[in-house]
Amino acid sequence: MKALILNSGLGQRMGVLTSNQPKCMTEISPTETILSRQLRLIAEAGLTEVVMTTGYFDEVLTHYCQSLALPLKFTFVRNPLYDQTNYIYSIYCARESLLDDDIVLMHGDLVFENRVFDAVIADEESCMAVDAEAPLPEKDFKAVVHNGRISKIGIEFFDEAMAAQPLYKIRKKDWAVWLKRIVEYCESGNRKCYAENAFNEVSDECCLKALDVKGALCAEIDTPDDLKVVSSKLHEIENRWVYMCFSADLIHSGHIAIIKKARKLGRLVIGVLSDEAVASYKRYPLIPFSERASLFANISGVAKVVEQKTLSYADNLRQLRPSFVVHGDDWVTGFQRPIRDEVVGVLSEYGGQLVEFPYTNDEKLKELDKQSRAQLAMPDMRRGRLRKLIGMKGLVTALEAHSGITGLIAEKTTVLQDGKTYQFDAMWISSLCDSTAKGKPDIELVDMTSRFRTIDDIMEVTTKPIIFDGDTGGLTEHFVYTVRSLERMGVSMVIIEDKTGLKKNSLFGTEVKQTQDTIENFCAKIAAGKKAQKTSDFMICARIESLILERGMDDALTRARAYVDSGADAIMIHSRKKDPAEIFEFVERFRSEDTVTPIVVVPTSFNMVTEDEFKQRGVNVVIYANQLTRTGFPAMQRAARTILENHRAKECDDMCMSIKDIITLIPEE
Ligand code: SPV
Ligand code: MG
Repeated sequence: MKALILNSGLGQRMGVLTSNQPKCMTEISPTETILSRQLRLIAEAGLTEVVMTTGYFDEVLTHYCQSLALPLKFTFVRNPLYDQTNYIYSIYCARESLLDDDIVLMHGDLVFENRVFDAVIADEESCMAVDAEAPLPEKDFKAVVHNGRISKIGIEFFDEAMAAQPLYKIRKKDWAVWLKRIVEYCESGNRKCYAENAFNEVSDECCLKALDVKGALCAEIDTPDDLKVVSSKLHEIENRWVYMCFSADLIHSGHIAIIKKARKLGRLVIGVLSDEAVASYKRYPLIPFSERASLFANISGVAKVVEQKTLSYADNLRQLRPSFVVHGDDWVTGFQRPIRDEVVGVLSEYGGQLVEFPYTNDEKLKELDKQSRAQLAMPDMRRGRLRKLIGMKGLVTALEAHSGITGLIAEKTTVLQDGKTYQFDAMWISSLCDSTAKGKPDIELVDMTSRFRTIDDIMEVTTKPIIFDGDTGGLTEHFVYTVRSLERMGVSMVIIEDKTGLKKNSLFGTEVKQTQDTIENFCAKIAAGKKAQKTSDFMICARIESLILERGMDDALTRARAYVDSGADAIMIHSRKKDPAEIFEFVERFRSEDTVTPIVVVPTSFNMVTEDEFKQRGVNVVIYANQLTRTGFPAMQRAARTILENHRAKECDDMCMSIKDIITLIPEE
């Protein structure tokens, strides 16, 4: 595609401004002239060839173009009759340089916004810039438009017309038709009319679409007054803010491409999602906010970087009031849709505009994301993440998983609510559910080798941190090996309970005989575990059974203090009462002495308490310890019974996932 710029005329109405240079060299900002701006946009759009017709001051003009040192190849064509003809004859003079290519044609005194030029270039069809919103000008060009197509262009048409500007993109085949008629005009001596007169005669064959610029700047400068108006509009345009939001920790060519487009709309401010917001909707970021922010701050054209604390743009938009928000069109559907709707709503509060560019669903990008997920699953990356998440979010949630598929449910289940996305932060490998899945009682019967096998199955298909239910931890001499194995595998935290002998599930309470360990023994076990561990990020959590075994609050608190002193990284307080009062009392009293050690709860009985309330009271980890098991098995029992009752499987169909869904549930690598 070649650019054709018509610069043979003088522009007498500009007065002294054109006394020793052509009009196109008039300054429109402290750093640019009409022409330098046109040429910059042409070069930025990736065009390399410019044909320019000259006349008045042609040497001044050609020197000026070369002095701009742009990556453009110029062909200057002087119209020898510049003072007696119109630009139709300039085009005629340049005809040899304009064959066999698509043409972007513009008058040399035209100033347009970047987005106008980009839209013209990007259009598949031949087109002319029109403004359906603008009032019809008395003396300037208007285009007669039917069903989006232009049939006539001239200053004399008012019916079914729109204000039009001499900025065209003309496809080779259409241009051949128009140029042929221009040549015929000029060779028959018709050299003083507009080139558009020739178009009007061939508009049946030369298809020109009306491209509506919808009020964006696209105007000719004919007089010093025009210059004032256009310069001040340009100043306003270049100072308006454009907002984009990113979560990325890997910047790729797709990001750079959309940033490049966005910054053409004004000064670009990038909202970088906080670590917490990224972790909530996508995955834990590979690098922290500060590093991600500086990646974006160092991209050329990014004027400013701010933190966006939630997926919702609302706060940042109300504060910054950008003229544009730019986003890929991928959020028109899917889980981001409500966020988009909210953006549209907030922009309408002050007249901002949403600009969406086609989303590039890049294979390379998918590959990069897969690689980052794979990295997150590696033991060293996974292990430390629980500690980081607790630090970052204050409260984390974990869902029970006892197999690859339940691990995937914990990993992938996402809910969008009130503009926020919710996911579980971690997984809990429960002794109760792991044993149940194997058809065995929860009495430390399933040996560690088998428990590790469960961990491995889950780890193979997930990336989230794992909290392992270590029962009593067994003998101290055995526990140290368990710690090292778990650490090596990438488990983040083991929770051991202060019971001894034949352990029974805590939810039996005092209905069965259970023995609590002595403080001394249990402290020694914790200390040995801490001594055995090789990394600093692995956590040992001490679980206090005093409330379950009805030994009283003071015993629970005494133990908590002793366990923390022995090196426990966290405390789990358990209760089997529906009323959360004893849990709340423990948390309050423990927090009054110790504000830092994380507190873990398993609200199976006291399940009416919300995560927010736990957080407010100072709890840090909420474990949903058995809900997948307790919902999954009854569904299976029901199906089994239904088949037995009907002696066939048909009646079971409505309870079943489709075969297609089950085989596509787990994508192949
Ligand atoms: C488990 O899930 O195995 C637990 C929690 O230890 S509880 O069943 O509540 O004791
Ligand atoms: Mg257990």
